[in-house]
Amino acid sequence: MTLPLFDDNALAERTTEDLGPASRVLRAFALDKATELLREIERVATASPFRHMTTPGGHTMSVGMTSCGELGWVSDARGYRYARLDPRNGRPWPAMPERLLTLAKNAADTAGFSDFTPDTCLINRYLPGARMSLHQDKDERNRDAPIVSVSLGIPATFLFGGNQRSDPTRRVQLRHGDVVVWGGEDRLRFHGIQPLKPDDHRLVGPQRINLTFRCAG
Ligand code: MD3
Ligand code: FE
Repeated sequence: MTLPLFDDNALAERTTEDLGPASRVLRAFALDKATELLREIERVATASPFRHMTTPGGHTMSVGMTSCGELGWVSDARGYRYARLDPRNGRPWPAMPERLLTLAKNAADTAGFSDFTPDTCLINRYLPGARMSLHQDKDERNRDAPIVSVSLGIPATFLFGGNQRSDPTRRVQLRHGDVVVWGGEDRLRFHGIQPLKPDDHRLVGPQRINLTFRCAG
């Protein structure tokens, strides 16, 4: 019998799993880049800090959010949209770091989507207890392009539904370093994140960071 020599998935295998006809999980795809990604995220969050946005219905989101790239995702009493300026400081969102862009392009290529050039990366921060209820991503103008998501930090249970809110959902664990590419006919499926369980990640601490790269404009 071989005992595990490492206390986490630092040597996790790079496997792929199909979640739907056009959705693929690339396990551990970003694992060896985590440290540099976190450094870039910190720089973005210094210029445009994480904030808890208000939904049009008047609720405060439990997920902290910021963006980088030409556009950033915004929610307030007026609705959901992409904007060129960060409403908190009136300045353009921080540019998309080259390393983040390269990772997203490589992941899209690997999953069979060539020529992916995202113009925004939404950065979600989940502390234990934070969640994202079932929703569709419909604010992007280009829905033919896929969405690439990168998970860092403590694990989360992702819920993957169908094209109707009432469709059954499948649970998928997303762990540190996992990348998922969602495209084609899966692009408008309902999805969400269950409330995060308290946990601590050796590199990221007691939180989960999720990056989603999109073609919004
Ligand atoms: C499936 N974020 O920001 S990423 C979101 O983990 C969002 O923070 C979640 O849902 C998170 O909108 C999930 C995975 C994801 C993103 C977009 C999708 C899955 C998707 C669009 C269509 C289908
Ligand atoms: Fe979403």
